[in-house]
Amino acid sequence: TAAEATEFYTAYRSLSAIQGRMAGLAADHPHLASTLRIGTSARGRPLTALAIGHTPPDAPVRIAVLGLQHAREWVAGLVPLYAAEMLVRGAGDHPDLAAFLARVQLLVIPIVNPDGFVHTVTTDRLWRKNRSGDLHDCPGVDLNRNWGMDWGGPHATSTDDPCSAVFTGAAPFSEPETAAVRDLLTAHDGVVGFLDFHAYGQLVLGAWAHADAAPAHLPDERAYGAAVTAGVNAVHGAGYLYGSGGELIYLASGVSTDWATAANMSALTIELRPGGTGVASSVWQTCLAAGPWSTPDLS
Ligand code: ING
Ligand code: ZN
Repeated sequence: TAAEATEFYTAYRSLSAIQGRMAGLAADHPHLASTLRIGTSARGRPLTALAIGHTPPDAPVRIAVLGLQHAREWVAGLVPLYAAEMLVRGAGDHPDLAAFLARVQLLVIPIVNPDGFVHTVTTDRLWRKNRSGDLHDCPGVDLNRNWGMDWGGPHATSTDDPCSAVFTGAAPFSEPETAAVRDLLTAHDGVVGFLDFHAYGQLVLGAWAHADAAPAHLPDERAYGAAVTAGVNAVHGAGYLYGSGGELIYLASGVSTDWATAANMSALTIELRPGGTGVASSVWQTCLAAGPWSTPDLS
């Protein structure tokens, strides 16, 4: 039933439970969902994507959906998985969803950063980066500073200091997690959309992240972002704001959505609810404020 389908999403879940959920969704819906092993994390964990829907080879339309690049942003892993599951389960009852999935394939990577996620569960709730490098000497790279568009740029929101929470890594795509997602997307034709989930801020952030300009090669980008935001707000009236990083929070270099924008995708960073000041600085409040998401079950 629908209630059973959504019960999983009433609590935070462990990495193994999330991986099991992905495998179960594929097993239950072999014609609409499959898991893809896209790589291996820095600490040896599988990196897994869900391919949702069919795409006719002559007319590929694909949308990438990323979650949990940042370890502590737990809700940002479950939201993409929930969306994939609701699409797949809903397709049986709703012809419009079935028609959508006949035309569009989603490539969903709910947990881009499994090593960091496990570290937030076991050791350090507010860890942000992955866990690459020497574990005794400032491990970890900020995966959302490691992409190959304006990598290592001048803004104060990234640094070459490995001890910082916003360390860029040694080179663009130095990390197995970012490289695996890049390789998945470059191996597929027709990826026209890219969504990257974070928490929190209640914001829809469009290009560019590294500069105040709008992307000249995608003239419809601002209208697209505004339309997505209006659509989101029409559901719950939450009042998401739309703008660029520079307009709403800060400029940043080497972020996923700028790489995707440069590759001609319509790309948005979604900062999930709630909003307010101090974005991502007191994430624990997200856990307390997020209503039905707030009961941890990480056994
Ligand atoms: N936020 C994003 C970050 O990587 C972001 C926000 C995206 C800022 C794009 C600017 C441009 O810093 C979180 N939650 O980390
Ligand atoms: Zn984030």
